[in-house]
Amino acid sequence: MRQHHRSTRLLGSLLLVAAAGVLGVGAAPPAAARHATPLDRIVPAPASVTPGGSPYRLTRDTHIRVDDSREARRVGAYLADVLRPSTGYRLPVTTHGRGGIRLRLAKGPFGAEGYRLDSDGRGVTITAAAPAGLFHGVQTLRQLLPAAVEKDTVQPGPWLVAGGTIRDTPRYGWRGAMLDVSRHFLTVDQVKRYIDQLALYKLNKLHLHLSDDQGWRIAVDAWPRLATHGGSTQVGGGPGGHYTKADYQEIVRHAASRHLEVVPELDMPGHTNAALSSYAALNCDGVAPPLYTGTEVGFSSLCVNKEITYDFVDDVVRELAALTPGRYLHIGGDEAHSTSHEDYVTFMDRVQPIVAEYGKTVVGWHQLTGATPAKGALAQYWGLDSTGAAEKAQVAEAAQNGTGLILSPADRIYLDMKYDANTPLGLSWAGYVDVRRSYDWDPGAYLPGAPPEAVRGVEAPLWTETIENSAHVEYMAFPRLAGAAELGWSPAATHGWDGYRVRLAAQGPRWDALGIGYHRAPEVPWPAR
Ligand code: TNX
Repeated sequence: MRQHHRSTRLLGSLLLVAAAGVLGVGAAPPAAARHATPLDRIVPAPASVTPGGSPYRLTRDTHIRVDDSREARRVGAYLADVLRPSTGYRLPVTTHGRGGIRLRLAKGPFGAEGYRLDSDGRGVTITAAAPAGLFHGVQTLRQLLPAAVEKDTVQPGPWLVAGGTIRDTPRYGWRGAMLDVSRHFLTVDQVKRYIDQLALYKLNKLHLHLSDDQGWRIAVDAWPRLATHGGSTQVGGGPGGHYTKADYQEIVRHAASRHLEVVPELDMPGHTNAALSSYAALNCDGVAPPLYTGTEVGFSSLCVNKEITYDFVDDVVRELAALTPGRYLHIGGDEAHSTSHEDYVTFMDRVQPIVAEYGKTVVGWHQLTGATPAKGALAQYWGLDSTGAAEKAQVAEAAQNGTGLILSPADRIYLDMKYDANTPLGLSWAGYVDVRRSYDWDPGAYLPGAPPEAVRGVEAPLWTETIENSAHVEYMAFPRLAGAAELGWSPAATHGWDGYRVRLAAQGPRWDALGIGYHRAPEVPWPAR
């Protein structure tokens, strides 16, 4: 460090760094430093922020110094990829020598995903116990740099990072987003683009809704017509599509490179028209229905009393589990209006052990709590504030008995709900969900009677009845996705709309720089363009 400090002083263009180093805490900052983003203007809000000291200025001599491990190098390479196009700097990733930005793996109170970021005139150091923590720290560093850092052409700078320390660990281990690729198919590239956007806000689960009435989207060797026939259309009658196993693995790999785990969902026993249409034998009457391109729900069911149904489930779960390195497999279970309660319970009693047999933990929509959730299963709650007390109590009771909860209340964080009456896309069955409404609730106290420790986190679903491409996805997800991320990451003590709307407003220019066409919600003080 000393060495580094002396040699940078020789470079005229770096006078600011030298001056900042000499001035230290308390002295008036150099003029340009006034433009550094305040250390607490971050979404999701960090657990603790201690501003102070000199800013760091990124220059053409900055190195990204990493520990000599493959994982740390990877995070370093990712950071370099983010910073090089806009700064125009070389930013070599090195394991020794001088480094303005340092990524350090070390023991400490960071947990699996937390980090500390220290910034002063000499550099920025991100310390974490695990690579995911370094990665999340890098997302914080991005937000501390000017929004123009997100552009893909060289920008003028200066590239200042305010001085001080951030200590940060997530409130919840499950911070998810769900993408429905069944109602409208989204390509591998479209899914990867969304993954990159989720990573900006430290989300760590991508739940892929891979099957529904309108489309089966994953290749299964034992039942090839699921994809070739069941995947051949979508809402509105377009060509649909499906992921080959290689496609799916590419998504999983890309997600892993952004420290997200893919949670695949095969929705059963309802929402299965695409499968029923692909194989007549799966139907109780032995007759395959036509493909479906409308948006009704609740009209299809697997045939619970036919043995072939469980051969089918065994095959599809086995093949999907084998492609999925993550712990979880989501079996749906919502809106099974064409399955009797008795059949629903029978079905879940038979299917949950199959998921366990292939090494996965069951996740289901909260209707699963009306059957007997397997030990360790998670239930995803998608009710509303107005959902009846009995239904809420059933979920709360399951939570008291050990079922973990993922909170996705539809009238709060369903990203497919319209913001207001003028929103051109989306649905409104759960009401309009404006930005404040989607942010202003506490997952820890949301479901009456559920023990706070049963809450594993939050997830923002995006159903795609009206969503056809990335522009649509982004308009509905941004800005509400950022609020969901904050509810999942930030301590309850940081929660507050007045502070949030200011931090959120600062994201607008970043989304502009990234080409994300977001909804400029009137309740947020976006900077003029
Ligand atoms: C309800 S939420 C559904 C989906 C629809 C969504 C539209 C849930 C588990 N099921 O089938 O796509 O509403 O908002």
